Amino acid sequence: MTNHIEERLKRVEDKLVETGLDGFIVSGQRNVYYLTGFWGTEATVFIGRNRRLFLTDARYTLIAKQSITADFDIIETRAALEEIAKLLGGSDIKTIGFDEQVTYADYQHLLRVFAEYDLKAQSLFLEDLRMIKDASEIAAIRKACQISDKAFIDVLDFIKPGQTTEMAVNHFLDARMRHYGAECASFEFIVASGYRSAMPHGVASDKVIQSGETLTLDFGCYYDHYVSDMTRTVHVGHVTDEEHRIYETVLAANQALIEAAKAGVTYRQFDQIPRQVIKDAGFGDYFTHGIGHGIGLDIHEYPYFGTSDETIKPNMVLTDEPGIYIPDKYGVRIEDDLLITEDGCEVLTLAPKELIVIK
Ligand SMILES: [Mn+2]
Repeated sequence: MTNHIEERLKRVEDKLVETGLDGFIVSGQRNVYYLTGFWGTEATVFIGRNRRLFLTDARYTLIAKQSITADFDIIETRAALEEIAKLLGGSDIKTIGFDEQVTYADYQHLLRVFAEYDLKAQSLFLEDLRMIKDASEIAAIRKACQISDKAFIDVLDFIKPGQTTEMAVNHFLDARMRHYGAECASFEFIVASGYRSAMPHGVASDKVIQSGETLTLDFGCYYDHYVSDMTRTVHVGHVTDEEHRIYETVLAANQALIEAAKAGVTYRQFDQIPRQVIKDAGFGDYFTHGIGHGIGLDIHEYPYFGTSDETIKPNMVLTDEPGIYIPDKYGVRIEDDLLITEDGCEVLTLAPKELIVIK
């Protein structure tokens, strides 16, 4: 972990030089964790070309001292920005970057405290680095995916048509993943049965799962602060011919992307390749969302896909989640997490994808 953090800090310091900044103020719990190993809700970090400051209040000082192994000055304060400005006073640090996503109130605060400095808003300064995962990040995501895989196998026996509610399935998945070592759920699960499965983001309700329905489960967990994000759609009781055809189409789209995904594929192609499979089968109008997103410390992080000619890179971890949603009837989505390599990809979510019918 220490070496990984030192490498990340080195990349930030290189980026400071590239962008003409003398330093950068890090905001956001996950960005702070990424660069320090400290996990807590109150922390401000300043990375200068040869100055690293970590500021937190008394509740977190001990945790900071235990968890931060890279070379940082750890400072206890309840006025972090004022303290940074004071510590940098008289140094040759003049141009300071900050994340353009900060709130308006935080921006006003920065302007007040750093009135004597040249403040420069930065877009995706750390998010760009976070897109490429290192070995410790990949290990955590891999484990989170394995935990989700096991919970999926277990939930198949838990669901009793005509008795089990979506909410009970939600709670079961959550408890099962914790049982296998997860820290917690990585987002509010989607457990959508029957007509509700036509809603791509139908979170669990009190509805009882009935025979004859499809059931979409989109869930995941945190392991060592990194997420998994997986979707499987199962059928309950029996399957109609149309449901079968739609399932096989979504699976073919998911599989087409697994076969095509590798370093060098453009964001446009990444979205287009599976989408074309669904269009060719005549369901193009029913695939209404993007193909996927990056995962890591956040459940949704860069990159996102669409019309860009940027290319995917080795060690990105991306979701592959085509779906078909027939309004008021049902929907099917299948989602895997893919680790991109030079010449292909590794599927990290290995739960079965053949058509499953729960009796
Ligand atoms: Mn997803």
